[in-house]
Amino acid sequence: MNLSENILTLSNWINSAERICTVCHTNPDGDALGSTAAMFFYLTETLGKSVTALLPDAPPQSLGFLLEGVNYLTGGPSAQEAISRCDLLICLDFNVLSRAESLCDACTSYPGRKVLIDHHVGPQEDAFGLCFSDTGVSSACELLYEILMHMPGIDGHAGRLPARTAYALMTGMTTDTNNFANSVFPGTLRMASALLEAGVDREDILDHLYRSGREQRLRAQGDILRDRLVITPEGAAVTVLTADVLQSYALLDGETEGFVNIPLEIKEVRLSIFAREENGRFRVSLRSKKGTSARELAMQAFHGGGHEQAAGGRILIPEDIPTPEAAAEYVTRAAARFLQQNSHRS
Ligand SMILES: [Mn+2]
Repeated sequence: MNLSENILTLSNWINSAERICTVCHTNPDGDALGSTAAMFFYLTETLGKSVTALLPDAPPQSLGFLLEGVNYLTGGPSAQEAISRCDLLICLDFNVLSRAESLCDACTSYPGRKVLIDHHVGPQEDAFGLCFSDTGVSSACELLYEILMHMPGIDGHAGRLPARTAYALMTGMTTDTNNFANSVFPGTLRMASALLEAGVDREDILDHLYRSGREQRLRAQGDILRDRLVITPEGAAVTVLTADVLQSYALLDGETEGFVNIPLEIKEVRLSIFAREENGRFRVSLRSKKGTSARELAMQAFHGGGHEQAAGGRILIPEDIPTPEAAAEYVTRAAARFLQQNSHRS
């Protein structure tokens, strides 16, 4: 199946659907929420559809601006019920249904039409009736932009996208590229250019994303870099925060977002790992420079996956480590071993 055939099918499915639900991944980031909002406003404003956006869990407060005006539900029985009552389910920014965590079972057992729009490696193709999957784009927002440009009512004119769709697409692409620092493709810049031309207020997006932090967040970042960052001789930068250490910095949900990128500023660092204890386990973020695969280590040591240079996973207690205090050593050892093997290979 080629792209235009797929788009025609999607368009037909949307046309014949009364109630549409979208679902994104757990711990939603800017791309998950951006693609959610962009799809919501296209379906409701351009096509007049009835849409419920579903989030497996609560969005970070810092990204709440993306959901203004979106009819959404967060996890729980009402979201599961919305899935069972809808006649089209559109999954955004994740490759396997398990990434919908609290909504995974409802999505899996949903018997109706399921669509995937995603940019991660290894999509669970057999779970979807229609699969848009492209790893050669910056973000789900970029892929969604490509799709929407071919959809009825838009027909190749970015200026015909609802203003809030254009804004949300630009926002999701901006967060997934870390403001044009990684995963930038020629198409990414073409999209950015078209959206700017269409009137998207990028200054406003940057204000929301990068200039709205609390003083406490910046000071905590400094303290964490000074007190908690460990650099191994192999070139791994490791930051592990147990729940009580995390609490001592008085950070809010989502405020450690982006911390994992900072150690890559150091020349010798090839890999940065940031792990924080949350709900009885550790959430792990990994970033690497070209030539080192964050994704491979995420799969090997952290039950995770993702992109080559940006991946995620978790550390389970007691399956992986007996107590939270053992996490730092576990991560450091896994990273050191991984980098040693890698350098032997090359
Ligand atoms: Mn994404």
